[in-house]
Amino acid sequence: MSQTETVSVKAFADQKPGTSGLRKKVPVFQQPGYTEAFIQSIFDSLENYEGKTLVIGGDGRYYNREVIQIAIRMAAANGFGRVLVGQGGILSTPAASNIIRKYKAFGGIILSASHNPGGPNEDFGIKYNVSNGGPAPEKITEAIFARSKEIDRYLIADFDDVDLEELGTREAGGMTIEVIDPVADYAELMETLFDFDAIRALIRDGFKVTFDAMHAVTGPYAREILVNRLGADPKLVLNDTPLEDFGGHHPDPNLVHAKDLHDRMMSDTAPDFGAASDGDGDRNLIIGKGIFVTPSDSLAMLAANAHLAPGYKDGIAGIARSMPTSGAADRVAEKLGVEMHETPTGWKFFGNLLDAGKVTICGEESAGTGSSHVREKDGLWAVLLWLNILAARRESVKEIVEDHWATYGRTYYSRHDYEGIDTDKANRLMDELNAKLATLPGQTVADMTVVKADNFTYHDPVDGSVSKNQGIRIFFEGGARIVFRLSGTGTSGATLRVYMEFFEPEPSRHGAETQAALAGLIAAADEVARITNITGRDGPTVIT
Ligand code: G16
Repeated sequence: MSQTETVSVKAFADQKPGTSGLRKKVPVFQQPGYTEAFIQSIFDSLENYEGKTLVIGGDGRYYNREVIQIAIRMAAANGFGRVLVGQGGILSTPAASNIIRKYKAFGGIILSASHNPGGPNEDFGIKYNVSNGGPAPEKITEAIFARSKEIDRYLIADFDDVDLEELGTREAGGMTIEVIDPVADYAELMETLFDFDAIRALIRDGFKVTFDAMHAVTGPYAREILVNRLGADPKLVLNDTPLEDFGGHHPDPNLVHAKDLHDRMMSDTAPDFGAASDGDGDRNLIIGKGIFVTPSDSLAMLAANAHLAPGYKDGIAGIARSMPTSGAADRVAEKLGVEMHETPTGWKFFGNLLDAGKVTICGEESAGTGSSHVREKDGLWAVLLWLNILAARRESVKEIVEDHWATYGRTYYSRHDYEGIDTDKANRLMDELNAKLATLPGQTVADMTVVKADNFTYHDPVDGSVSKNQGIRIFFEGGARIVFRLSGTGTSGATLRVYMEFFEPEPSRHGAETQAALAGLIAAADEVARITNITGRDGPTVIT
């Protein structure tokens, strides 16, 4: 029987979880006691887990393996009965959510900084998920933060590193440690939701699928599902070896960081369908031959066509989207006659709605879509649902998109990010905007009249909790909208996100270039928030 040590530690003041767990630079996590203090703060905020199961896994980024060993030893010392850990320390975020649910675990620790870069001086993250498989709700993340400010010791068992490569069960520190295949359970779940025969037939008939795993966690998942089970050409599954530094790139599936894929999909020799996922496998990018599908549109189109996949053949209960996501999905919900919910940014807010059976499909503008099959967004799930729809309809992505716009109207939408701006300037910009919200209605900004302006507050219809300050919204005559908020996932400086949209019902006006169509709103955003003036920037760093 190994020893359990109680180690004194000083509390760190900066362990406030953001939109999705605690994300910091690796050297911050490497400070003596820093990682341990945060993990102990998680355990100290939970109750009645003695003897129960904890799932541990991560996206394979730099420092993943070290923290997995720490988390295993601390789980033993704190009294968990069993840990399930992905082979090689790997579990995509949706796969971890599935494992928690399938094996009725108490919860899980997921090590990821998602789409942020990895490496010795890049980003790392730790997040706690609860027994429904979803990210801890605010009540728990607030308790973790409160505990982290006063913690003075952590508990750790003293035993050798666990061999993470060898599948199977062993005992250490009075606890059972099971190293599991990270892909098998997830692939099995996907087979229950989608018509693999139909997708196989589509691919056999010459439909070409390319997928960019961005040297991140989805490589092994894509190889098993797309290539081995569905027959996709292995040469078109790109960057499928997970690397600790993602090959030096940002594993962020957007038009900047997945530019090669985008350019290929716009070329004459493009495959029929292109997709990518992020560091931990929960985001998705969908591009048809010659057409990029915005995440907000993708949510609407997946919801409208979900009944074509076996897992959703009886229809969907409802749709939820984060507030900054476009209203495209609302029009689908209206037509289907199902519930529609608008939540703050952060997947954690969908958990209650999914658990209560109020919604089946959820999505965010930040390239996240998912359903009730797990409690995280799920990149490969979105890819497979698209493929299932394409297999059932036997139309191109472009035809499906244009048909959707003709039926529901088109929502022109774009997000402009100003990354790495000075935190003080970002706060000043938001403070100034907040201060003038009450006086904006009736005013004209860049030739458009404001009809309403507020700071979004969410009232959770299931548990009654209230989340304030979730983003500034400015609505204009005719239904156009601009949203301003600061990112909660960055690790240096601040990122201002500006989201713009307007609805165009008339099909003859659906062919415009997005940025040109939004030019008026882009000017209005700069005028009303004084972006150039306050930040000194003359344009965004990322446009999606
Ligand atoms: C996380 C959250 C998402 C959120 C996104 C962007 O995604 O899970 O719900 O939309 O961050 O958040 P922000 O705008 O605050 O940066 P991920 O993929 O980073 O875990």
